[in-house]
Amino acid sequence: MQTTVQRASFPPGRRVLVTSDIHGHADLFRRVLRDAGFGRDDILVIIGDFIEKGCQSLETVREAMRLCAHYTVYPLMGNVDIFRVSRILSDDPADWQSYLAWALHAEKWWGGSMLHEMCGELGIAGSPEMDLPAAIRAIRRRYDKELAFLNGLPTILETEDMIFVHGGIPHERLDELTGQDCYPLLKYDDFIKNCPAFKKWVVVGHWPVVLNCEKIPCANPMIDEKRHVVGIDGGCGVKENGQLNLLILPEGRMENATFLAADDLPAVTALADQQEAPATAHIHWGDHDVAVLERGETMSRVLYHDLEMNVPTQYLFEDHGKTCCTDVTDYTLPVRAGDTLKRILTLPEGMFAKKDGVFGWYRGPWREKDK
Ligand SMILES: [Mn+2]
Repeated sequence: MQTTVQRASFPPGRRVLVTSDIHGHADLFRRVLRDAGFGRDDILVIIGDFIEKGCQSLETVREAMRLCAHYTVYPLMGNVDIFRVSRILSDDPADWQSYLAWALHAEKWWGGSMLHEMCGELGIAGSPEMDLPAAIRAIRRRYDKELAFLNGLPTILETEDMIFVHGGIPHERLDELTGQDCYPLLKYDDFIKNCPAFKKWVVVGHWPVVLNCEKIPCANPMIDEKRHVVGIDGGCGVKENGQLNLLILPEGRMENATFLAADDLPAVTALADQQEAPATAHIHWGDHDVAVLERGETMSRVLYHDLEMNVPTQYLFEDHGKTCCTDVTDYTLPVRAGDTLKRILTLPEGMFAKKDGVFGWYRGPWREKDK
């Protein structure tokens, strides 16, 4: 598919909201918009990856289509969106088969896929033995609007002073990018780490910002003032403890930018103060090989590169004969009694938690927050 650039003028003074990587989490999408008080005076930009890795792909797409019909919304393409839709719209049965194979894998990881949701609504059981050609024919008929919506999304949105794109852009001469294959711009892995400085503000999703955090993991939008780059992917659906971020530009400009976030973690109230203590490391996806020095029942001592640290034993797993650890840090959060924490894991040694988007440990007393 070719790169397309949509150009828009954002009237000065209007609030602009930006989200990305909803990944089939319609409830979080609605919640974060409700928390922001989203309304007709606002402009909403959705930087792609509407579907998969959550169990509400269809609902997310329909919610986005509904918002587009009634509000000022600029939806953009994500790599997962086009990857799945192109499989369904392909005439090559091998493409259908590859989507089904992925969907069966996704069912184990995320409890479903858009293919499962579509088959479910059509009364077709999604299984390896299913009549795939018949299912694809039925899906194309029934979901022509949803598929057309996803398939027709532009790659880039450009305004007076901003550029929005799912993955990233190598430079801001957008005319040179127009017409070229859009996939490298959608699946531009690790863009923020490697990108140049831009004149306009470039806002991207796709790559969970937490992967760029060296010692203290934080899922909140990452704003680089020097290079004019903003990453807003909170890892919703992709990271176990991820969140859906909504960047808020009160006057439509990056000055005074704020954000809101939504996740599914239970909230608790801390009942004691806790002193912050530094982190040894942030073990994250892509660089998560460890050597176990001492395996404990709940916590284990591991060697990560040349650093020794403690990690939850249940976060250790084997992959291709190597011992790995899922996303974790040994950072001790600064906490004041009364603070709200999001509870991720509770062990005798303490609670692995998220405070205002930052991950770390809290070892004091707490109670469940009243709903
Ligand atoms: Mn993506």
